[in-house]
Amino acid sequence: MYMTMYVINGSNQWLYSYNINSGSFTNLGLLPDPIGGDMALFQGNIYGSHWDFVLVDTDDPENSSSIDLNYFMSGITASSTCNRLLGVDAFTNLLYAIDILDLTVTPICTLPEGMIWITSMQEFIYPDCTAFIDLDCDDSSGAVDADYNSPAYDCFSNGSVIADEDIKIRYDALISSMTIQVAGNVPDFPFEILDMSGNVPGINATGLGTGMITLINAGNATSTDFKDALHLVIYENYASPLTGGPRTIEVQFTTESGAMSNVASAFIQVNESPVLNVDLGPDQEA
Ligand SMILES: [Ca+2]
Ligand SMILES: [Ca+2]
Repeated sequence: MYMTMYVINGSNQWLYSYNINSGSFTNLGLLPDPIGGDMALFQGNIYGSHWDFVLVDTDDPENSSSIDLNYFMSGITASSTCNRLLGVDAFTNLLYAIDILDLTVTPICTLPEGMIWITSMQEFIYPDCTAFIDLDCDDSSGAVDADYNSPAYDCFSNGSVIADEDIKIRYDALISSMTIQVAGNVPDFPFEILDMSGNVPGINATGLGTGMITLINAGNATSTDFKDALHLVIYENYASPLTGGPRTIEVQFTTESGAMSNVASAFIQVNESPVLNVDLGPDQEA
């Protein structure tokens, strides 16, 4: 058996390799931040935790990247979700999701008192990193899979949103761009348009007021930023009268690795005339 282990000594900051055959240690170098919490394998890399979160470069420890978490993660392990580790904060007993691309830490649940370390067989499994978007994760709108049933549109509408609160995005790398377009049957062209009710820092939007908006990553916008931007996109129709019938809005994104996501669709029912409940008052007897 030949095996090399990586070991961190009591100072928490010197990385060694240990050859189990010869019993010899080799000092590989100093890490940029201490690892006094835990180490975990994830997506073929070694991660370490402390107050900071370290992606360990075993070839050049000083070159390891370090992220300030502001939590003391006493234990970390892999999850089945791409780019997402799990961490336990010994001081709060909370289990967290640590998104290593978005650099966000999200509480999941409270663990019983005194749970400090954590591991799972998931550390040996590469998670599914296929680019994917679902406009309504729990299908609460009634649309299945990646799609969403938008609120119906009529002449009194201020625009129909094209995604539910619970957008789900899976990505192998940062999102570089996202397109949202009115697809298929567009009987009121060019009066059927997409617009945004605000903007998100770090994301440039082109095509506002047309049938296709492109959201472009202007820097280090995260998937959370893209979700925020998608929540601001609305469908509007300025035709008079409106042509009733179903409409489809398609959403797709590309990541910095060149991967393209699935196409998710928002379905909007356009109503020619608004559905009115008119109260004409009680019947009058002549
Ligand atoms: Ca869904
Ligand atoms: Ca939902």
